[in-house]
Amino acid sequence: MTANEEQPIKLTPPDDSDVEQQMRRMSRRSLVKGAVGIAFVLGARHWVDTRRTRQGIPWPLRRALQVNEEIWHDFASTGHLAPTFRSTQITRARTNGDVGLSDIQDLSTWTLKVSGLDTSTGDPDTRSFTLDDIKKLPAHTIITQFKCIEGWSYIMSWRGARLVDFMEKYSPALKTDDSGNPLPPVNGVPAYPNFVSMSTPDKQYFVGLDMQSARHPQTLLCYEMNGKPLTQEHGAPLRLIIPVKYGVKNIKRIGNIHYTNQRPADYWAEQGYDWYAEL
Ligand SMILES: Nc1nc2c(c(=O)[nH]1)N[C@H]1C(S)=C(S)[C@@H](COP(=O)(O)O)O[C@H]1N2
Ligand SMILES: [Mo]
Repeated sequence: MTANEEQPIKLTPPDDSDVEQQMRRMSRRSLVKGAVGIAFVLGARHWVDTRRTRQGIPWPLRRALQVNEEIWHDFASTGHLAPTFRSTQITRARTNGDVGLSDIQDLSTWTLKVSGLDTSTGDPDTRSFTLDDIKKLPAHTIITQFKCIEGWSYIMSWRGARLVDFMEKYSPALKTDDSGNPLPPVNGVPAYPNFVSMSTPDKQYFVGLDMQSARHPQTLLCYEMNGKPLTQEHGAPLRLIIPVKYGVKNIKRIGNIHYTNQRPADYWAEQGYDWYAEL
């Protein structure tokens, strides 16, 4: 064959499997795009409904909506702040729920046990903390509306340490790659496990939290209510205040914290309530 002899242009028609693959890729992409669009159009109010109706729809859309659920929770949990109020707007507190509060706690016996910690620094996986350890972290006061799923609410001032600061100081074990090396932060967010589990000292009450909500700047390990140390019935000596969630997730008297990649059990989710209990 000489140099100026023209090569016949070979037009290979794509075979059926190529076309099919291409179409599958395209429809998958537009489904995901569509789902993202839907997520922003639907308000938080409709979210629970969309989760319920999801069961009856074909798998490709269900998969796309699964992706959508993750995106939605990133947005809902870190993209907005719960409203805050002035001290003149504080209302009378209510008390509700005493599961796990039967034995009176005094500070001489109470400790906070935390497991699933980072051991790469030579620290153990499980450590016990005192209230002083929590109080050494920067303190924040927040006045928010506390909402119970039963329909009532009150506006209250809470003081405590941010859970995200606690995690930054005492790091959870980071997620690892296939060879066991810790994954790097993404957009400044450390590769923490997906969930946090908390329970009372007797483990009778327990909540599961998604990491985005746990890291939310308004999520506090709280030791004061209305300027005074927490009372027994409000969860002394340390409770969770998580204003982006309903009351059920605001566990009183935390005794244990565990970091995990498995979605933890949750007291009220086991009774049929939405696991996320997002406001
Ligand atoms: N340990 C524990 N924490 C709990 C509960 C409970 O029964 N036990 N009930 C939850 C519910 S349903 C609500 S509405 C709030 C009420 O908090 P309060 O009593 O401080 O107002 O606590 C939450 N945290
Ligand atoms: Mo509640």
